[in-house]
Amino acid sequence: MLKPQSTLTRELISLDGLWKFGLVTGDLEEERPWARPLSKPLECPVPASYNDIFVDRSIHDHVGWVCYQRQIIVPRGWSQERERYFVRVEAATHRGRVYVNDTFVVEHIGGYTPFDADITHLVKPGEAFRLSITVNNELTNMTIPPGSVEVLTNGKKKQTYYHDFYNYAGLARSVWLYNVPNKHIVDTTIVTDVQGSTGIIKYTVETSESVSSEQVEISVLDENENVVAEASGAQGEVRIDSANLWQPGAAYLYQFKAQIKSAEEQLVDTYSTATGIRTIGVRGNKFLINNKPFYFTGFGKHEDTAVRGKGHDQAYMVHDFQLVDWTGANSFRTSHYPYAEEVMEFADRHGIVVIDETAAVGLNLAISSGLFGGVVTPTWSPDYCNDQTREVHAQAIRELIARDKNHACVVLWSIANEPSSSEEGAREYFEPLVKLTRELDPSRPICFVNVMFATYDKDLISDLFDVLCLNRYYGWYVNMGDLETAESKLEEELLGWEKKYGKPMIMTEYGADTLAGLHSLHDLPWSEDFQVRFYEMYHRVHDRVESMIGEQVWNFADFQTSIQIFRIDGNKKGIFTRDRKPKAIAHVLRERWTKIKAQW
Ligand code: BDP
Repeated sequence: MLKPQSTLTRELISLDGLWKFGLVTGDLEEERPWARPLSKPLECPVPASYNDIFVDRSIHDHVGWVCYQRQIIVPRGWSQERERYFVRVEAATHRGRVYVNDTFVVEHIGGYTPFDADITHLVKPGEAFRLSITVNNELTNMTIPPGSVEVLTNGKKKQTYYHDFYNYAGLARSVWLYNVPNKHIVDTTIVTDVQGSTGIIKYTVETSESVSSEQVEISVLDENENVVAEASGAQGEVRIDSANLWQPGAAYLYQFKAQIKSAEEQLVDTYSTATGIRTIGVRGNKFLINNKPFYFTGFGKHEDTAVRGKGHDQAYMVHDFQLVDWTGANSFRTSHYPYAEEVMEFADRHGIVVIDETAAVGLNLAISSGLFGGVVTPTWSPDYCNDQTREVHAQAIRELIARDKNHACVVLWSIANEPSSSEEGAREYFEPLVKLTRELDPSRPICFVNVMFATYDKDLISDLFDVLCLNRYYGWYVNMGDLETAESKLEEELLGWEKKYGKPMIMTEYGADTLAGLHSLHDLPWSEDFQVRFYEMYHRVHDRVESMIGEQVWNFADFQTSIQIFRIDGNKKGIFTRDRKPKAIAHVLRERWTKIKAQW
């Protein structure tokens, strides 16, 4: 699952831009929108979620398939004998199908991880073809995140889901056309270690055809492009004397260059992976990066902006990282799904630490029904999260790790957000997923993010994980507005976790909805003043509990949600507004986190 790259042996063409676009209102297999040019199409930008682009409410609320289409010309110079051609879709939320002219090529389920369509046999160099991508946004108990779709009496489909962020859909990330040589590098896996001042890169290079070990050449280049280590063979280890380590706030990246050479020493394929040398570990109640205790500061984020929805946007990406840096933060969580690969690469380059999360959010019927006094349907049951859901969840873990395993910035895998971990059946559901995650990547610690009802005396799965990640809303969803009671409840609970598990703990969510510009002498909820007092209260507690190894506020910015009685144009817990203007709390966090950063 290597991210396509333009190298001496590979060409990469961006297919971003305006695509023809239309809703599929009937049955997809009957309408067959790919089989001809779309009639009276709209034009839709890629990358972007389509929901907020158009003024038509029926597009915004559409549940089902849409079709994107455009003409593509395969470059004249490409060779069908010596190369293979792929279309890479970085995200089709939540299910995508690729068609070349009339022919179906591939389907992928999972809206936040990439997939490739091998189109070599269907196209010709120098000729045009019609590329259609149909995308479906339905969430069911066979998708991650899960949801349910009902057909109303008027025949329209209605989508329900159990997470709050809006179900943006479409081609939210880039689409590419690329080629690779027939004999090519399929994957590389890199794990780093440090011994004294020596950096160690353990690697495996997977090739499409078997090659002799002399034919795989490895070189490692430093940031000045000097070769600092060399090796040969598809598997091995390279050592770098006096290595520059990748550190939070001070990234250093080597280029791990893998090459396949022919028997005549000709270059067949080459691919480079940016590699940060660092170690991660958990010892007692500490989280260690390069053997030094690390305190996470930063954000739970979302990919969310006006008009684009979840569409990846370079300007917002760079600006968001600027704001992360301005607040003195050193980390964020990819709540609640894998983010665009460009974001992970940026974090690698800038030394920002990442908790990398799957899209397993909303595996909790106790929240949606319990919070409102409704009937609590069992979460872990044949009707909701069943064995098949778990298999889809396992696939989401496989795809996340396959995509992100080489990123230095990723220090912790989060396999779910706020599952119903105190409900019977949680352990049976999670045990195999924990085992799978550890098998796929023995080099990183793992966590899940615990919901506020599943306190240490009720939770059934925390012993399976390395780090305790807690989302707590004392002072907001419970003890609303009463920060004094909230403070003692919070401390009592954290000490309870500490006593029971002795593991490192991160507050992965805590926050209060705040309307920018609203002030109150009495620190009333929804005011900027209350948000400041709320966070000050939490920080007093964090500083009193020894096992706390981090705090990530909820949320980086205001974001769009589904329609709810307690949401006014979305979730307002942002430290920044949706258009990235600071609320008063931003300055308070900046002061605290800048001091914490200076101690690293
Ligand atoms: C938590 C969820 C998060 C929500 C937040 C909230 O993990 O996705 O946005 O609550 O309600 O339960 O603000």
